[in-house]
Amino acid sequence: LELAADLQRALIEQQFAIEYQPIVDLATSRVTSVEALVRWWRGSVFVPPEQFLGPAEDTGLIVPLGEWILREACREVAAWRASSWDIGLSLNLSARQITAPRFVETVEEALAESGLPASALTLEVIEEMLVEDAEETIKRLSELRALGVRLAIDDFGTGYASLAFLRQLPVDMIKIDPSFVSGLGTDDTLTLLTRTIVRLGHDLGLIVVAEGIERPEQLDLLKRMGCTKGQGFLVARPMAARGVDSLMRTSLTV
Ligand code: G
Ligand code: G
Ligand code: MN
Ligand code: NA
Repeated sequence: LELAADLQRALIEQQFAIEYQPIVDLATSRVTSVEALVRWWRGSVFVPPEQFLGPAEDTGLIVPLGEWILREACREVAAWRASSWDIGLSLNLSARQITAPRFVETVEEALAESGLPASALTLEVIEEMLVEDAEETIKRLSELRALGVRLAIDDFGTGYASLAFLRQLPVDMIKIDPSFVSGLGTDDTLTLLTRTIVRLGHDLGLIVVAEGIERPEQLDLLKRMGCTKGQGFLVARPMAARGVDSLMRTSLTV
């Protein structure tokens, strides 16, 4: 409860910031999009998202917080695109945000006011949000996709109904969970599973992003598997907007 009050104040006092983690095309090493990641500096103390996102969800504060992140990130990415950098934005969503009143309209407004094209925005959801009592969630995500917004399944492979979902919800992208990528080259089963997910995704016509790439051998194997895109500390860490500025039109050395 104390945290809830602090969160509310943090929102008013603008203590939140957004970092962006580059996602590269593994064939060219070019940055094709960035994932927005919320950060909270409570005074000089950094509070990890794992600590405040749950309470923000429980109290409903995730709705105004998520809306701020959406508008701010759309604006910043639209500015990079204005200097003719063809870059996209990925945003994490929580279940409560999607079912909040006017969610679809809010996304439409954020796109309109920033000038970001719908096709440059990818909304990341986890499988759990699409399982039980998820009719409203799926309906709204489908409406957004009809507008041209892309959908991604985050942490793919860790949920319960991965394959059923791919049928239920028209998605564009799957993001392979780091727990698979971590074992690439060292664990035969995880290596096999990663290869299988890459193939499955491609057979379904999806963009496949590998997350949590930390070691060169993982990167090397993913490239050889033909995985489309990659993200992880080896490629680039999450960074403030001005860090992204300096990446514009350069290829990362991966
Ligand atoms: O960036 P980091 O590893 O600290 O993120 C931790 C968790 O917080 C991840 O699961 C990520 O998806 C989630 N997260 C980060 N930013 C946002 C956000 O803006 N909205 C939501 N709903 N979750 C986020
Ligand atoms: O759940 P989601 O995939 O949205 O989580 C994204 C989080 O993963 C971000 O908070 C980011 O800081 C973290 N992350 C990104 N790349 C790596 C990595 O290579 N290793 C680890 N351990 N975490 C990472
Ligand atoms: Mn994510
Ligand atoms: Na993930």
